[in-house]
Amino acid sequence: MVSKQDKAYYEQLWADLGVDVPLHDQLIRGLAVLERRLHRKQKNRPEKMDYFNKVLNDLHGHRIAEMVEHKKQGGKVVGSYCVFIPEDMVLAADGIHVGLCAGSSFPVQEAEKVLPRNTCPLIKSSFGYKYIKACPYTEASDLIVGETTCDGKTKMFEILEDYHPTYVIEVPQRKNSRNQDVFTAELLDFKLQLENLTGNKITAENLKNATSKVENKFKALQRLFKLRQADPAPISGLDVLTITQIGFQDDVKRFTQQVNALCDELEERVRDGVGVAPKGAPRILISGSPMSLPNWRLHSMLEKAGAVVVCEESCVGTRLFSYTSEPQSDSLEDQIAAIGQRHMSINCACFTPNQGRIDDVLRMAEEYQVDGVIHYTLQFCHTFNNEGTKMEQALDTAGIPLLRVEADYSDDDSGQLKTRVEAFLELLEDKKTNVE
Ligand code: BJ8
Repeated sequence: MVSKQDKAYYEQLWADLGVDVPLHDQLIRGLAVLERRLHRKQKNRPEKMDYFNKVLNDLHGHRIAEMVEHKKQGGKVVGSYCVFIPEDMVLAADGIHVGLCAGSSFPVQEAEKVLPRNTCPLIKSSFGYKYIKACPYTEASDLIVGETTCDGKTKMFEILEDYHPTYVIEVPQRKNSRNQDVFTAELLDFKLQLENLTGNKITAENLKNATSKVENKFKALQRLFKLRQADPAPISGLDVLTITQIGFQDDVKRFTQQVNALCDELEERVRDGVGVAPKGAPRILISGSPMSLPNWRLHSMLEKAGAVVVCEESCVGTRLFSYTSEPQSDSLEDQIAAIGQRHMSINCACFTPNQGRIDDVLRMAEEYQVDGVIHYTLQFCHTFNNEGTKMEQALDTAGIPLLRVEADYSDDDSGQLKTRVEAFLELLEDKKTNVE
């Protein structure tokens, strides 16, 4: 709970950034209700979740104050919506990188005054937050960096440029050496852009330090996910979503320390056989479009129904942290090329062909001992939706049950979704009973 004094201080900060404070107040009240609904009823949560709960409760407070202080000292804030934007390059230029809000239905209706209604909700939400000036992170960003991953986003960024300083990085759509070079060239341009924005040079040394910080964060998240492979699972999927979400906004070093402290506790839990659901509870892997705060209802439904989500093959999951860069030399160009390679390894549905993502899901289904996979697509996300067909074939061949879900950010279809989720869990139980 934020004190009255802090609230007044934060309101002034938000107003100074240009945030519509009364509108933002409505948003924050909605998020607080959601936080209570999602987390308070969870049982047997790890104690080290305390830090992440506090940050979630104060999501637009303390961290925004840190950003404002950084800006007062002449520093810059760079916002983005995609894991293709290298956080380490921003840090190397002494900037703060922040993953911007894009998961709420709150600004969608307003966004539809400008964007076509038949657009993915993530795109409408991203744009909508800027349009209604309700997100302090967006308003704190000196530059928003977009990417050409899907058509909807690409065209939205052209419109966003009219509202906010925006820079777009081209992401090629085939994984080959020619496109690898194209992406590296894009990152070299991005380096210049960052140097112009911040007035700071990106050198081999400061980039190396920044990469090591960011990749330590990735390694902490890899450690966290590996611990979820245990049965019983030591942490809920909802808590892991909270953690990954905070990782897009929090200070890199502090976040990494907190994730590692949590992992120490989870290691003890695994050793002692302590879980958030009983051993043998249905284990689910969710694969597909990202699930940004507060779009977490699928996890909530599954875990309320007695299942446990043990892995997200998603950009709020494994796609975020699975790759690290290994530059062969200390030259700046080689380091940037290695960062390019790290990002071109991500198996996003924007690539064609994208067999790597299907292979990832098959491998993870085994590693995380999953009983079933949910293929999750945001409405009008054609890349992931189309890829669902090949995923379905591959999982069918491997004998892994799959449920395909397509949803937007509204709660209108929650009843129907809950029925489908429960039927899927029953099917998994029946399958287990028949095998036993
Ligand atoms: S690396 S998944 S964060 S692009 S859901 S806007 S694809 S229509 S979010 Fe993504 Fe980067 Fe890929 Fe990850 Fe378009 Fe689909 Fe919407 Fe999407």
